[in-house]
Amino acid sequence: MKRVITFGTFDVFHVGHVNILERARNHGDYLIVGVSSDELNYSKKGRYPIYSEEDRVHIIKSLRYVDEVFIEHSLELKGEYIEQFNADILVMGDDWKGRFDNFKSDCEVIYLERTPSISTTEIIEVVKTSRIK
Ligand code: C2G
Repeated sequence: MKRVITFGTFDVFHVGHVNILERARNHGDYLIVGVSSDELNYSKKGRYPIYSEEDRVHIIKSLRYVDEVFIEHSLELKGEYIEQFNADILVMGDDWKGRFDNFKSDCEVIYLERTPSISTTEIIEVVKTSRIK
């Protein structure tokens, strides 16, 4: 039985998120997802996510491809999380390509292609600039 781990913010949940979680799950038998905390996002991006961490965790937990969810408090703890959750495979989107190669001695590291033409940032922009007629 192969345990897969992946990480993300999953703010304003969209089909690109579904696609990566579905494909991550298909690389093994059990999918563990680290959802980044509100504070981690603030420290990384200088703004809080639109959806709270409670809601983001709730959404991710409700998905049929996801078996277990936890809150990722720090980017520096990846190695600890991989060990703690006994992960055999780390899956990340290819926007992170090469960034986690140092974990190749602990587990298999796979980067999956992002779904083109959709992102949380883009959705926020479209909503901000759209006019209801
Ligand atoms: N993703 C994707 N296709 C998109 C958008 C996102 O495949 N069009 C993937 C990303 O590559 C990532 C996952 O969905 O693997 C979650 O994306 P984000 O919420 O943007 O996550 P991010 O803020 O990059 O994660 O430890 C990592 C951190 O938690 C940050």
